[in-house]
Amino acid sequence: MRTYTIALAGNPNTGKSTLFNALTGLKQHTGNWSGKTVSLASGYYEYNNSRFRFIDLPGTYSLFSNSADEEVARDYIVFEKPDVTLLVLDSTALERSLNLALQVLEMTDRVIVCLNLMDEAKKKGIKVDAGKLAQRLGVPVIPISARNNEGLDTLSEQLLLMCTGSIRTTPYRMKYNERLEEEIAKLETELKLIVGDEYPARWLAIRLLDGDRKLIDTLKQKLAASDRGGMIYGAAKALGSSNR
Ligand SMILES: Nc1nc2c(ncn2[C@@H]2O[C@H](COP(=O)(O)OP(=O)(O)OP(=O)(O)O)[C@@H](O)[C@H]2O)c(=O)[nH]1
Ligand SMILES: [Mg+2]
Repeated sequence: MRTYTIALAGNPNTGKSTLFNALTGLKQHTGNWSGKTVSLASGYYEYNNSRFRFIDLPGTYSLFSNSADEEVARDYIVFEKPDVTLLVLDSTALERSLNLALQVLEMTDRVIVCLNLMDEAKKKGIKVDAGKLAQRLGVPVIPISARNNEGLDTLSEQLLLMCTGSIRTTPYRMKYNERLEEEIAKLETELKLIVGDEYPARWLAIRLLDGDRKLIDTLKQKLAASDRGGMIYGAAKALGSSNR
């Protein structure tokens, strides 16, 4: 049976663990991730002759290098490349959740959004147009209520369709000002020569321009095995981004 990896990402308290438990039942186990103190629960769920391995990432408000939680969540999405990153948003506080959503959409095009706590939203008279949101974000958007097991069938179906390559997404990508876009394009071209399609070159370019040393170090480690480690510093330096 084929096993697909699904990473659960989202702000704190949006119901990731509730969804994780609803889908995996008691088959979960917790372990430390790459020597860091942040522990990641993983658990399995079978659906339609396929197996999903769910990873419950730490809840964060952004995915930069601000904390061990953010680094772990970000490195997992970019370097472990799960088959789908399942973004769990709080339907009652969408404006807060969408910031993280835009960051994830810059990192990967294998994203499904679920609008959790729909029961709570309904109670509060909040209406969310999932179809419109899906159109604007360019990825599937599924309303659910993890605590009440609502919407989980549709969610599983969409997960499997994305895992098997039947869903094409067109993730919304932030546009920066003209000067920045020029720099991003230059660096992205350089990075493509080094990482090819292995890692998201545009996202890496943006992070390098932001002077994210920790990310540069992580990337260097990842590429060291294939003798490409030194090239990242070369690329960053050539474009004047390493001295910030
Ligand atoms: N009403 C309602 N409450 C929910 C739903 N899903 C989760 N909750 C509640 O929301 C709270 C937070 O849920 P968690 O699953 O712990 O959230 P989390 O995203 O794992 O939080 P962190 O691990 O801190 O990032 C809990 O009290 C849940 O019972 C839902 O669909 N409806
Ligand atoms: Mg949790």
